Amino acid sequence: MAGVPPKSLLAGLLQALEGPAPLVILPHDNPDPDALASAAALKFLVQELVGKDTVIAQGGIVGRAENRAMLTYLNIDVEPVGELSFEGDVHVALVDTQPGRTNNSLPVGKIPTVVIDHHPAYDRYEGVPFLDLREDYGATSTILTEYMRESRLEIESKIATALFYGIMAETQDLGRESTRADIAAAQFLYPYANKRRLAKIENARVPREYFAAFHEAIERAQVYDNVVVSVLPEVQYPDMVAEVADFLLRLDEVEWACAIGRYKDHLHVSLRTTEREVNAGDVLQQILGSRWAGGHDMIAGGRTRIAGAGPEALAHAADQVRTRLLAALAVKAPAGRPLV
Ligand SMILES: [Mn+2]
Repeated sequence: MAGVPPKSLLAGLLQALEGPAPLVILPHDNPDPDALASAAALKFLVQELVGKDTVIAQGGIVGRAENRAMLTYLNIDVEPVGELSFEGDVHVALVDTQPGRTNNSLPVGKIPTVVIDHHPAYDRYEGVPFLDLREDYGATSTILTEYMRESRLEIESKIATALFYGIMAETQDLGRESTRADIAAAQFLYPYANKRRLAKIENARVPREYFAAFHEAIERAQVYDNVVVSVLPEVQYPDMVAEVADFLLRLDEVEWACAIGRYKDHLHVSLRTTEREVNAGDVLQQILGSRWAGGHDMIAGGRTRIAGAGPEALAHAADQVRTRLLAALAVKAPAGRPLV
């Protein structure tokens, strides 16, 4: 949404959702804390202010331990999107994603009633009754916090905790791509957040397989000039590539970190950078195609289908992504050096 948002955004949102039709809130597939918190907050608002039947649904899986802990400790119910019907009179609200993106499970041809997101607008979305896109915000949770404040509802502790964690996780504790709005939202939420539950989420327990996955990611990581890349032949859940990319970016001699991992018949790719002048989302869109990737200045994610089964198909697809990445970043090093 260009310029200063009008004062009555909340009124516009509620108006779009008037009538008896139930609401399905769809965060992006394999939702992260920002997407889950935004969905939970929107559900709370709609139930309190419109009294409407509302469910949160998702494609993919909630994989990351912190994100699963978030669902458990904050009582966020999420249903598999495959179990819902979008036939007939059903409102859909997309949060932290947009229509036509390959990272959500909005049925083809279904026009959502509401789209709230902080990614760059990928289209004009004429025909969507309520559109709130704020590219200059670090988190969709910040947008939802503003709706919450405007509503003057007493904010439930679990919702405040979810939104606070959503903002912190998305902006790496307000240090990555955060704006004044994100900081103001976090400050507003903090007194209401349940610190015990927050700590349980941030320090979520993980199974042995988690350590094995990191072991493998470190062992397979290769450094090419200022880029570190790790290819994982199999990940247990797609979010794992994002965790690995975040972790590898801590390497002091690189400006870029990329994790590539196979999950079912797709390669999932996460790209991170410490550079502020470039746009990681644009770089990844160059590599994977514009519909298959998205992101912001410093973080991006996407995926590509692996043509064929077996290790050769995987190796070929991963090589292709890595080659394009190194070309896009103008890396000269002909071969990588092992990280460890
Ligand atoms: Mn987000």
